[in-house]
Amino acid sequence: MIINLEVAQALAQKQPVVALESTIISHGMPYPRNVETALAVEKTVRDNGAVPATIGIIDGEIVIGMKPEEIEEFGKRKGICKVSKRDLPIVVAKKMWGATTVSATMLCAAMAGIEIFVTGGIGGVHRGAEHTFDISRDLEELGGCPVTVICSGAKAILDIPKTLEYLETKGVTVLSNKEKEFACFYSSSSGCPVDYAFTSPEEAASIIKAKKDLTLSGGILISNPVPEEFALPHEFIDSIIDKAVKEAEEQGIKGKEVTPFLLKKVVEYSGGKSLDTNIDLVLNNAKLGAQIAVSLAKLEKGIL
Ligand code: PSU
Ligand code: MN
Repeated sequence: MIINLEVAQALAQKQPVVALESTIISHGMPYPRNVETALAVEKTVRDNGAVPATIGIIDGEIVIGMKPEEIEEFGKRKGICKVSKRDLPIVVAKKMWGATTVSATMLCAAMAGIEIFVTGGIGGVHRGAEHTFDISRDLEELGGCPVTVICSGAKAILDIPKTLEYLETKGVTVLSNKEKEFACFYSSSSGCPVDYAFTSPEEAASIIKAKKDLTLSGGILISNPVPEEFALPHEFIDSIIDKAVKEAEEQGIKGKEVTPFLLKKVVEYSGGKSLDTNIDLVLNNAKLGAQIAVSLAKLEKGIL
């Protein structure tokens, strides 16, 4: 594992660090907006007082804190493996390039000692999971890995009520920023209640610290709804998602190809609107994640 100097120093000095994933770059958005977004997310984290650490695997080496040129390469290069937990040993042993999903990024962040991680939306229980058994590894990792994930809920292509049930089974604390409902990725709330709505980054950090002090295993999920001005109306996006899900079934898209396929189709059918919203929500999450990381670092140092 290679931890870049800035990140290593920040961790040694207990300064706030925010982990970022690379699947969203290689498999979640088209080039060049994927690279522009990844760099803008890093800048937002910095502007809010934390050090960004974009995580990926280069020639079999886990990199914690990629350089801008490396981020560019993750955005451009064809054939980068989408790495969930099960893929990690293969990609490392075979010295491959790997883009880490939420689950693999959580594992790598925990190995490096990073407690806060920002993304767009987690994977979850897929629609029709009662037939396909397609449930993202992300949920298991949230159940077991001590990292807090800040996101805009689970991607809207999923079954949100089932995803929340699964998180409850795994003992994952689900918090929401201000709203009492779980975020719905591209649109305003999902109508599904969360465990608790906090009103400030300090309050969220205090809950993260309490979990740690209680030595409870696993992560915390923080849902941050997309700001109203960027949200897409349910009537608009839901029918597009339904169409994309149907197409995936018809074309026999399975396993780890499902999420990238659906995201791509939704961008296509929404005339790029879903991509704009996806970028806006990630940037909004980066701001909140950095603020929570800053508050947590202060709490740990006893200065808050
Ligand atoms: N958030 C986004 N876009 C993405 C992802 C998250 O805004 O592409 C990625 C994350 O890496 C997440 C993955 O872990 O999608 C889920 O894939 P699956 O459903 O195959 O587990
Ligand atoms: Mn899956």
